[in-house]
Amino acid sequence: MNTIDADPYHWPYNGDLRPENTAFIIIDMQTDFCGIGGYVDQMGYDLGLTRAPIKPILNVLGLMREKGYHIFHTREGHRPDLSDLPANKRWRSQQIGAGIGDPGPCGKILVRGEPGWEIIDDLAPLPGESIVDKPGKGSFCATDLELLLRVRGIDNIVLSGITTDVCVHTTMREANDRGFECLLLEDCCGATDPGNHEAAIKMVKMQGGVFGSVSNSVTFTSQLP
Ligand code: C5J
Repeated sequence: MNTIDADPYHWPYNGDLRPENTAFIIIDMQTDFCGIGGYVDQMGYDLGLTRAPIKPILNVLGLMREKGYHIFHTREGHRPDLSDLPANKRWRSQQIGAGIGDPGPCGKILVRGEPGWEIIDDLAPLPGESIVDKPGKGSFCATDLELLLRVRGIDNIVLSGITTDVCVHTTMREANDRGFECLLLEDCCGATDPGNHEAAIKMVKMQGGVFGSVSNSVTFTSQLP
């Protein structure tokens, strides 16, 4: 039995925590979400909030790489011709002055291949790590993530990245509904609003852990087998 101290229950529920059946997913640590001139910056939000998880993620990532756990990275972005960008998503982003697909200081906002869409250098994927490109907020929608996880026999997912209340939460909900056992590392996530971050963490813990359980990078790295 191997578990991590977490709230509201020791994770994973069945004590079966091994490198073979467990993945670390780092969600959307792209310049568009945490870099100067990117999408979040263009919207006027505090980059300090979305950059806060970088160091804790690095600590977890280093250990999980060393121990041979599966590592996944995701990137939110659209095709250069914007054929996979819903009109309402584009319209809403334009209302706040950061139109998806429009040119900005980091290239076209949230468009695949543009500088702003790249994962930040600090957290660059290593060869052999899976990268999942997604057009939406959830990492399972219109991607092959579920297939990649099932083929590898992965049951447990450790979630990190940005933003807590949007792409991380949507992914956690999608994973939970598919039967994956999820752990959210709260200091490895960040939102564009501190209250939303706190609320998103609290939501996970309701109903005995309605979407999984919550821990942090310090506890996790000190207990990971
Ligand atoms: C958002 C994300 N917030 N990665 N995307 O639009 O959470």
